[in-house]
Amino acid sequence: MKLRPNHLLTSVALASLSLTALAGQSAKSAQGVQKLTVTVDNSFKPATFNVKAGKPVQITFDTKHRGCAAVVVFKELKMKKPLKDGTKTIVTFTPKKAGAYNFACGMNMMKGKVVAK
Ligand SMILES: [Cu+2]
Repeated sequence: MKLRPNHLLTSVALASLSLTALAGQSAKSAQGVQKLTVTVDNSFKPATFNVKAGKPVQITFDTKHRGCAAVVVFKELKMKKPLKDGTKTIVTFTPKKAGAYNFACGMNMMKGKVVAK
């Protein structure tokens, strides 16, 4: 049996691991959009979604009764969209970092969030 330098093996293993991680990420974004639907009926239903970070997200707000949510505000994304009864409003973004991306009505009463992992 040959004697192998362990430190060399370790760095080769680490290098191939990071290559795999990179390949995985680009494959995921090429797969397309994570599509979510929120029904707005005096509240957001469902109010919590789990998604993968780094992959685009498309949320359809299907508004029945917007109640006080004349707009939906995405605080972290500094984004605001008007909601209207009987219409669908589409919001797209890419959660670049893991964490919670909150959305709420203008007064922050009706709340929901997209959790990226
Ligand atoms: Cu409100």
